[in-house]
Amino acid sequence: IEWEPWGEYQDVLLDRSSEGIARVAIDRPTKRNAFRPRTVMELCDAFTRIRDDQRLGVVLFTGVGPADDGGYAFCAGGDQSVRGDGGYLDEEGLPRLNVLDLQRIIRSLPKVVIALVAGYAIGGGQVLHLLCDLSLAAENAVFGQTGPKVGSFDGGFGAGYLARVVGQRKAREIWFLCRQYGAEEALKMGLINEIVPLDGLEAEGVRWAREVLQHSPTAIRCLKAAFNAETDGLAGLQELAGQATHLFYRTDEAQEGRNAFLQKRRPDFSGSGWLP
Ligand code: 1HA
Repeated sequence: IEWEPWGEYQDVLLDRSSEGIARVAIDRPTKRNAFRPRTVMELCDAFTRIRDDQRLGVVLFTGVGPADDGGYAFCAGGDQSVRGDGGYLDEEGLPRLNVLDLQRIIRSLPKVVIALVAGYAIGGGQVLHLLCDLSLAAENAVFGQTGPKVGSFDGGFGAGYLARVVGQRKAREIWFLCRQYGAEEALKMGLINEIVPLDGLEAEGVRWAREVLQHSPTAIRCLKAAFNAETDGLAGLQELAGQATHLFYRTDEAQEGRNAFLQKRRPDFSGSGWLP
């Protein structure tokens, strides 16, 4: 695959390919790719640009590695060294939990996001991997939560959606005991889709992406919204309904409503029928 660098960031690498695949990588390997507010802002920007490029259908989300000490990480969560008393401090000293914005952007992106996990996916990094639609893990992948150890918790997707994915028992174990789980255990509990040799991780991600890209974009985006609708309450229904509105706008029936308004006449929906 040929990557074209796309965007100038400090903490993030963004590439795209003419095949319809984008690659987003957190680039703080010396911190095990822990995120600070800037990292999250750059990730939000990258995912928003991907959303608006209609040639792109699949995103590979990963972390730069190995670090100089040989360590790999997808993401080790919030950068504890910039954690102030009320959140993670940005460059103006404002306390932020802006990874929650990023979670929602990934969740509602009408494209397929595939996590490629090499090394640690811990804390808020584990939650980010969880929110990806699919997850491929290298043999060295390690998953876990640390919140109760470091004085934090993610009671949103991090707890509730985790329980939907791995079950209530396992989710409570993960959060209450703060253990680390290897790739085999993660596969067994349904946290990941497949284990891949480390040196073949990206190639396998590209293979999965190419398979997705052969299929109907509308079917895929409606399915993603439908899966979200089942778990995300009214926000999930809003997404699914938005897809329906999108499709409805393309019909003669919806366009007659718009045209009649603009032409200051009564709409004529007689061509539509009341189908079974
Ligand atoms: O819970 C939330 C949120 C909840 C609601 C709303 C927003 C939230 C936002 C964030 C979070 C969280 O993410 S809380 C959880 C934060 N993360 C952690 O507690 C994980 C901390 N890191 C570790 O446990 C370990 O580093 C590791 C298991 C990932 C890797 O261990 P390893 O391979 O032994 O490496 P280590 O030597 O520990 O780390 C390498 C370097 O990376 C160290 O820097 P150095 O001492 O060499 O200068 C280490 O400090 C740094 N590093 C690793 N993780 C973090 C980090 N620095 C800052 N923050 C980190 N999270």
